[in-house]
Amino acid sequence: MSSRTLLVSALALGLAACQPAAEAPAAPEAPAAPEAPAAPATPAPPPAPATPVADVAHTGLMVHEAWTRPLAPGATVAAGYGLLMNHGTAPERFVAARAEGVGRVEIHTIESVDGVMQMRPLEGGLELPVDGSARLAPGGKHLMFFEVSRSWAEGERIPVTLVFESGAELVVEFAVLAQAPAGAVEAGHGEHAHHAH
Ligand SMILES: [Cu+2]
Repeated sequence: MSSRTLLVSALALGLAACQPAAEAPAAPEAPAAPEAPAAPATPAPPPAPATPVADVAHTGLMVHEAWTRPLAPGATVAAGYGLLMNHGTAPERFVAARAEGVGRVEIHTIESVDGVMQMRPLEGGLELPVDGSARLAPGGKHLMFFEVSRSWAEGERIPVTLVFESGAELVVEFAVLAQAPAGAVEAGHGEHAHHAH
């Protein structure tokens, strides 16, 4: 197992407390559909709320508020965050990702080892039960972009292809933001830390 462990103090920096989500309306590729307040008995088109959302209609997989940070000149490693949701009818598992201009993308988890917070690749990917969600957030599970070929600037949107266990793929635009979007902080550190496989 080639699980490198890396210090994560910079990524685990605390961020502002949760606030009501408010995000710039910019979801060019999401099909517009009225938001459904409750799950109806029959499959419905995926809702398209005001926040940027990537989704696949036939799988019900969605990612809200995908974001990453600007890269300093010369930096080649970045983290990615967002809220993954499964509105489909079958359990899913987020297992891999790729992006143009990025050498590799890993799904990381953070654990305390001998009192030191370390991050390492998440074995088996990220579970998404039916009607469930999983948050990638500072201080918690996150995407890790390695060998990024250029500096991402604030305001850019970086397309990332998320790959799921079923074979479904979802292209998500990660907004490059200097500050975390409101509400994009891990709710309760360590809440999902223990994942037995
Ligand atoms: Cu990491």
